[in-house]
Amino acid sequence: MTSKIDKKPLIGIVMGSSSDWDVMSNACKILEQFGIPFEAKVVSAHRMPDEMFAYAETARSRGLKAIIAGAGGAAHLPGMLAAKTTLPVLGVPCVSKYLRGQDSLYSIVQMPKGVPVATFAIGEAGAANAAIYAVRMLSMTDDTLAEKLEQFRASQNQAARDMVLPTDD
Ligand code: RP5
Repeated sequence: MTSKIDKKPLIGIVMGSSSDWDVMSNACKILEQFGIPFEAKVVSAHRMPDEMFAYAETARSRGLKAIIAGAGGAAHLPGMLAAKTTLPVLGVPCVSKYLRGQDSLYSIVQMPKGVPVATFAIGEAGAANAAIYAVRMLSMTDDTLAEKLEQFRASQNQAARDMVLPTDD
């Protein structure tokens, strides 16, 4: 999948399986909202190791600025990508069948010194926040994006102020 924007992708979103899509689609939605060109695909560390290495090795020369990688269970994808590229890798622990993503979180966050993966929360919030974080990185050199982030912050503030509890009349 590529974004609807007709430009070279700046962010790569990869996941270990199509079963991660429910979580990782939340990252795609954020990038679409901010108008960031991206690509999204399945690149499995365990089932497609050669393709995973090729993805990491060519990512920078293809123009990507960061990779958002989501995986569940023995979630080696973000760490192995980080081992094979110098781009920032943002890791998203996907919800797993038996341990509800705690295994994914531990697999992604406990990287050895020298090979960083920025690790986000388990599930939907983690995927969305990884994408917002990627937008923040891109905004360092893009004032229009910085302004969009201010508007996003303001709209969240307003939404929280407008929250109504069932007991409010
Ligand atoms: C991981 O194994 C994937 O990231 C996924 O979260 C998990 C299960 O994959 P499936 O068996 O559902 O394809 O590699």
